[in-house]
Order: sequence, then C-alpha cells, then structure tokens
Amino acid sequence: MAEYLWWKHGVIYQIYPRSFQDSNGDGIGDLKGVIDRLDYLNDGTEQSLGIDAIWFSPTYPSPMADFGYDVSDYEDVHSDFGDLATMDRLIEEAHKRNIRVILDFVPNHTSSLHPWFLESRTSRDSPKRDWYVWRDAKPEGSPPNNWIAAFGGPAWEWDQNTHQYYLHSFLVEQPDLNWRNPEVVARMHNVLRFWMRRGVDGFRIDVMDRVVKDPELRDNPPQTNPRYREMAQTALQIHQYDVNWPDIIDIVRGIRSVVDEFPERMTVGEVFGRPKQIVEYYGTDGHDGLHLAFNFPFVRIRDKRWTAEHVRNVVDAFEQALTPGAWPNHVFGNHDVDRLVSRVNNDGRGQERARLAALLLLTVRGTPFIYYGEELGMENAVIPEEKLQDPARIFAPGRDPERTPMPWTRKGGFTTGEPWLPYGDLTQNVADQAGDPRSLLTLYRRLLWFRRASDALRVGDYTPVDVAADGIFAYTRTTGDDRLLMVLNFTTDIVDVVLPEDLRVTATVIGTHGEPAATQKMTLAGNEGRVLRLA
Ligand code: ISL
Ligand code: CA
Repeated sequence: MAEYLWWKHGVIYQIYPRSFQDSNGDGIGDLKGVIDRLDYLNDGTEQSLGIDAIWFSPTYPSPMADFGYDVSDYEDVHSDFGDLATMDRLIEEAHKRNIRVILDFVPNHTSSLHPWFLESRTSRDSPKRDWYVWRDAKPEGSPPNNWIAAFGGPAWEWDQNTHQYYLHSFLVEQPDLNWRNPEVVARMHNVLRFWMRRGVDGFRIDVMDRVVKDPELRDNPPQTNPRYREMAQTALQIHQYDVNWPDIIDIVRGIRSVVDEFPERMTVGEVFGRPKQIVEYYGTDGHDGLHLAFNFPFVRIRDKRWTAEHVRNVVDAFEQALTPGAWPNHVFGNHDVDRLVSRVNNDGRGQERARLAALLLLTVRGTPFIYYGEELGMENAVIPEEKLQDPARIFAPGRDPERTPMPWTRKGGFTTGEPWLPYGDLTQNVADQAGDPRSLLTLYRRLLWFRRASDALRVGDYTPVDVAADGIFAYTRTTGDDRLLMVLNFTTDIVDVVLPEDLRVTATVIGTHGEPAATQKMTLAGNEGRVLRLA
C-alpha cells in the first residue's frame, strides 16, 4: 500500500452536533451521543461505514444566535454538548477507532457576547478596541461603506455608547475580529495550539475568505449581471473589497505555521470563488497554505446542471487549477445548503442520483467529504413555520431543512425527548438500510471499504476518458497495476457504451445497479454507474 496520509487518503464525515445523537433527552445532540455512535462510523469492520475523520460544526460556548458560529469562548465546550472532559473522551474514543477529529475554527467573527467584544465596546480607549473593526460614521451619519452582511442588511452596526460602527459580515451578533491586529493573531493562534495539545487533528476554517478585508474599506461595486438579480441581497454587489482580499494569504500562512508545529495536523478552509481563486489558498504548491480548500460547485449543483458535461468540467477545472503539491477534494453537501437529493429531484429520481453521486465522490481523485445522513439519502425536511430556527432567513426557509436529526430507526432514535428540529422522512433510516443489501447505506459502505484497500482510488492518477456516448462521464484511476475505470450515466435514458480498445475491462467491482459481468460493450440504465477493473 502506498503511504497513507489521513486527510488526503481518508474520508471526512461532517457531524452537525445538535442533530447527530442526543444522550440525555433534552432533544439536542451532544458529544456523549456521538461517542455512543462512533462504532456506526468506524468499528474497524465492514459492518460500519468506514470513515476516517469527523469534522464537527462548532461545539464551543455560544449564545447560539447562529447555532454555534457565534463563539463566546474558543477554549471550552457548550454545556448543551458536554464539557472539556467529554471532548477529551470523544477524542480518545475516536482515536481508538482510528478516527481523526476536526473542529470548526471560526476566525472571522466572535459572538457579540464574547468577553473580548464586551470589553471592546466599553470605550474607544479599551485595550481591546482594535480587536474588532470600529469606524466613525460618514459625516451624514451613515455607515463607513456600502458593504452588506451575508444574512442581509448593512454589514455595520451603530454603537450608541461609543458612537462608532462595528463591522459584522454576518449577523449583528457576530462582530468581525480584526486580524490586522497582531494581538488578535497571537491569541487566535493559541486557540489552535490549545486544541492540538488536547489531541485535535485538524480544523475546518469558517469563512476563511473574509478574514481580512480591504484596509481602505472601499465601497463594493454594484452587481450588474442580471443573472444575480433574483438572488439573496448579498449577491447585489460584487464582493471586490470584502471577500478573497489578497493579503488573506498572509493570515493563512500564519495559521499553517502554527498547525505545522504539531505532526500530521490539517486545515480545510471555507472559501468561495473561481477555481483559480480557491487554489491560491493552498499557498505555494500546497506547502505553506491550507491543506485543503473546499471545492464547492457540487454543493450548489441542481437538476439543470446534473449532466456528465458539467460534472466533468467541475472535476477537471479544479484538477487543472491545482499546483503540483496541492490536493483536490469533493463535497456534495453541508449544513448551509439543501440536501443533495432535494436539489436533483425534479423528476422524483433524486435517490437514484444520490447513488451515482456516492460512486463519483468515492472514486474521483481527492478527499471526499460526507455530510451526516448523506449516506442514507436524507432529503430536506419540511418544517412548519413556527418550528424554524435558523436566523439566516433571507434564504427562505433558511437552513433548518438540511439540519434535522439523524434518523437512526423508523421511530427516530435520535432522542428520548422532543427533538430540537422535527425529523424528516423516517423511512430512510439507519436500521432499515443497514440490513438492506440494495440500500444507499450499503453502497456507501461497500465503496468506502473498497476505497480503503485500493491504491488506485486513494492515490492513483485521474484521467478522464472520452467515450462515444452522450451523457456519460468516464475516467480512470491508476497506479502501477492497480487500474480502475469508472463509467457513470448522468441521463435517465438507457445508454450503450463501447469502451475504447486500449481499456480492457476484466471485472465489475461495484455498481449502483448491481455487478453484471464486464464486457467491452455495455448497456447502462439511467443514473447507473460502475467501477470496473482494467487489465
Ligand atoms: O456569503 C457567502 C458566500 O460569499 C455565504 O455563502 C457565506 O460565506 C457562508 O454562508 C458562510 O458560512 C459559514 O459561516 C457562517 C455560518 O452561518 C455558516 O453556517 C458557516 O458555514 C457564519 O459563521
Ligand atoms: Ca443532549
């Protein structure tokens, strides 16, 4: 086996801690609950899912204005989730199972109730004043510039007490930290060290692309492209001065050097932009920047773009943009976007497409990310208006539909109490799927365990293959004699594929629709995908 590096060759599973498993009946998922479910994720046998690492959305003390993305203490655990001792135990129990632990690091903003901000807002002379971004009003009293917050409204909030505005790229309750102040940098670096000393293996870095902005705070130009007109308010301007500002890379380098103080740790950053912009965050050949920067097009993919051509373009564009030492990654869902099945379901065949997506995600080159429940084909839940909780309602109905409790059984099994959000469809549950050889969960397990043993899939080269059939995406993954071919039909039609002579198939390894004998000419059903072994 080629040398194994967990964050490159393993599979990362995202847990939204409120929704995975409740252990005390208060209806909110917690760390003890996760410990109880670790064997589901990986118990060392093919009965378990077989993931290699968990990324936890924020577990820190927080007023929960943005469900944990408003942190009031970076070095503790929210009482809803447990305490530091439980986190230590979770890390230990995960490591026993060879599962790495990735925490969510939220550098762009704190909670407005974080002691640093409470101090900062006491007076203009506060020693912490410059830890945040405070500015005078314009002469006529309006905010310093035209920036708008990601969740709507101006990005500036007036402080009655000290007569200045503070910057908040998200909610009013999430004031932006000032990473141009070296004290902030040093303090936040120590947060990383705090967790790495406790055994944390890596960090998903929230909103990496906004961590510093234009020092002159210039107005963003208006968005004139009519394509964006219907979108959220934040799309009404081009984020020229507040997103992907060039000297963010210096902040990234600083973070990398701290993470490199500890062996085998990693970072994955949340960044939005074109592949060329994303790849900047990896630094020089992936050595002094982020280990991974999310390759996001698949989290936005919807029916219209569910084509072999678009999917291949996404994969190839990222591959081509990457510098030699930088490593790709793929992700179909997270806590901010509609569930995949619900995005590609206009003809009711979203569940079939989820099978094809699983095959793609786990065979294409790069680190796969799985959002909890994706392995079950979880769909967006329909939540009654009065039960909606997400503050980001400018994207109606907000992000609750993709954050509902993990369906462990037909009755739920997430809590003995009232779940904080209602369950979605309980027919797609772990217990039933675990025993069903044709379930999506079974397909995920088979792909994951096959991948673990396959050098071709973990480290092999990726080469797209042109086949003379419409709607097919085909590619090889090869290293030495370990040679695989993937053939995926993105249409709902039956398609005949004749493989090129130089690609001699010897066996069907795993298929979304079963494993018929391998032949040079094959007929794929709609939404069918196969992993084939090559001579
Ligand atoms: O504005 C955007 C794109 O330029 C948004 O997509 C934004 O960057 C994204 O929503 C940021 O998400 C992250 O930070 C938020 C939090 O609510 C999300 O859950 C988190 O993933 C604020 O911390
Ligand atoms: Ca609980």
